[in-house]
Amino acid sequence: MSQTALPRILLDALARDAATAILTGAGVSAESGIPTFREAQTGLWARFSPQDLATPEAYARDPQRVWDWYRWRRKLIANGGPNDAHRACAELQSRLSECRIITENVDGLHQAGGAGDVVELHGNLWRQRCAAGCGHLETSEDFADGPPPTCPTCGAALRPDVVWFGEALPEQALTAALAAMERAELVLVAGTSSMVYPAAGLPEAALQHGASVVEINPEPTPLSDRIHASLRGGAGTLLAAIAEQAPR
Ligand code: BJW
Repeated sequence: MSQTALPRILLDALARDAATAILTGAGVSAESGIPTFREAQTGLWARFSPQDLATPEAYARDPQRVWDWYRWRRKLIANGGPNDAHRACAELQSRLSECRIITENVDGLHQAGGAGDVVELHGNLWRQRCAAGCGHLETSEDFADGPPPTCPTCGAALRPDVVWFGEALPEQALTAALAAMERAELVLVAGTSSMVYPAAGLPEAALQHGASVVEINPEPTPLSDRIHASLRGGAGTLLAAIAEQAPR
């Protein structure tokens, strides 16, 4: 994409090395072959019920089913790996003096694509923790079939360290995300339907603090009409074009 196709408000912010925050959702991992959640034909929620797989009640009812689903998703993520969108976010982070990456994704692909210091709002599916709350937390790259693992500390079941519907987001991550929104002069919102709260409220906080907010998404979202610019297209191409305009 040529420089002129990017909005002036974005180019100006990059040129002056403005404090930046990037909020990402499932769309940034779509080009890695990882399904999003809410897209009509291809999204996970078109094939699976969130009530059966992404709530604490679902896990209590049928832990095996939930584990099997997360294992299947681990395989998809491991096979897909990071894409141009993840690499572009890492490039922006390396070129700008201040660039915070905040993600709703649980796939760890920003880090795999070279980013450091990623705020994970909904946890990380490569971690598992004690479902009884004894505090045990571990990282695991296991995809092997079998029963849900048990906690080595207290013997209760382990669960994926992700945020399901009705659960609170990790306080530290939410606080860091809000602080980044309040500090940012430029906020890029890439690949999220902006429907799941409280993450969807973060760009609003940035707007209230005077940031320029630019969305990157092939489709309009509830945020589109309230922000400075919406770039319609895939995150890989558009974020790479944006990163190219950042100072070296
Ligand atoms: C591309 C592309 C390409 C395609 N390039 N783009 C206020 C109002 C209404 C409801 C609520 C509210 N506040 C809270 C709620 C309830 C609920 C909620 O928001 N519900 C709404 C859905 C109605 N929120 C919660 O329950 C949250 N908890 C909470 O509020 O707790 C309160 C509490 C406080 C104290 C004590 C106890 C409780 C928790 C939400 C957790 C969400 N969890 C999930 C699963 C995580 C684990 C896992 O992955 O399995 O998080 S659900 C799922 O949605 C996942 C995602 O992170 C999240 C957001 O989805 P995302 O990323 O936006 O994906 P999609 O599919 O929606 O959109 C993809 C976009 O990409 C599309 O726009 C495409 O066009 C685009 N795209 N290809 C760029 N190539």
